[in-house]
Amino acid sequence: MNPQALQTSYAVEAVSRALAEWTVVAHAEQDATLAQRYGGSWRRDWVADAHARILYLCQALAVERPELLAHMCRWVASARPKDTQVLDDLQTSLRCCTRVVAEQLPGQAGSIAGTYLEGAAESLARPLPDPPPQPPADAPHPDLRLRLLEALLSADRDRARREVDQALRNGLALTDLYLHVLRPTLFAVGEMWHSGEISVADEHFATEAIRDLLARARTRFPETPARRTRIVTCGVSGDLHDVGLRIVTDLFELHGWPTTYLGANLPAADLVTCLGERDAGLLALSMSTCMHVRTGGETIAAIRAARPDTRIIVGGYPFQLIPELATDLGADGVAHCPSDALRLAEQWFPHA
Ligand code: B12
Repeated sequence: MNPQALQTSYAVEAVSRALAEWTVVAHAEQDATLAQRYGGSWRRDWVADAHARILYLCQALAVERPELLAHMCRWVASARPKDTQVLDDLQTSLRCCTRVVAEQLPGQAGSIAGTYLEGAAESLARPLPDPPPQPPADAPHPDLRLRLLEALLSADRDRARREVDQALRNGLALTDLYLHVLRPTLFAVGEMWHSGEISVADEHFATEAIRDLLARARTRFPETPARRTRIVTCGVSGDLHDVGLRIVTDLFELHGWPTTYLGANLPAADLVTCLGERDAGLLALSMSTCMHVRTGGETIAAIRAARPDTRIIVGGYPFQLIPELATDLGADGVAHCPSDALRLAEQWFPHA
């Protein structure tokens, strides 16, 4: 990452709360109906949302990718695709923020931030694309996915277990279970949460139940790793998502790689120490949201400085949006699914 861009990112973040407050003041001055349309907590809600957008802006500035901010705004709008008023309000808020940034942050930081904000506001004027179908229409095991989703939405963990156990007894391969059943099911849960069809509690239940299913599947793995190169896997500091990473780790383990799974939210300094202690040849580093790309880049820089020979592969949601981010952050490679990650590792360590 470019040091100048990082500096701009931190400069904006340092005043992000104040910028959010001023943005809402400017917005309310421009549109007197805001308070009345959004109810009693309108001010608090709008400040929180404006603040979240400014924090995304800081991530976009750090990696010099304005499209990260535009994506976040389009994603917010996509939760209520038919509500043009929400879209208009979001656009107005972004434009008020552009003005506030120009007034409060003179110099280069303000002018770059303003360009990113204006770009995001403009992107909302274009038609919002439909998200790609997940899983693709021809993905295998649709019936099992449906029954599993039904069990999870009914908060029936035992039924979910029975469905998966039965499928494995009937010959379902573990790789298929991971990639074609568990992952898309959790993805579907995520989409339902985003569109407001289910609650956060429903999503938490489904996530925990799937972690449980992963733990059960692991008991079927062969015991002795066949390879020597150790792979350490973890999520960057601040990122709380661990299911995708767990799946990546398990598939490496299933294919004979010795793994050290460190879970989510690992500080860079501890990661560097662990890579040395475990003499890891490969690091699989996960970033599940766009809020964690700056930390991801800083983590990679710390590893490069201490252990230049460790190969680094990254994955997670931001790279599905912008695959080139992996190179921007200094990684050796990126994979969107664990099978691609395995292929890359086998290329890098053919005799390991
Ligand atoms: C479960 C979940 C949570 C749980 C996580 C629990 C847990 N223990 O993991 C909780 C509730 C904590 C959570 C919190 C948040 N979440 Co969340 N979450 C999800 C959800 C629904 C599922 C993620 C998941 O496990 N998917 C299943 C796994 C198997 O898929 P995956 O993560 O994509 O991983 C696969 C690949 O990406 C790849 N991969 C992943 N990592 C790696 C690493 C390497 C090295 C490689 C090679 C490959 C690889 O392989 C995996 C297996 O195929 C997604 C929605 C979605 N559509 O995925 C949102 C999602 C990731 N969350 C999102 C958001 C916004 C948040 C919050 C900010 C919400 C909030 N307002 O608080 C917080 C952030 C918290 C934090 N500090 O991290 C957004 C991110 C959007 C963005 N623009 O960045 C998503 C995409 C939802 C959405 N549609 O908007 N979340």
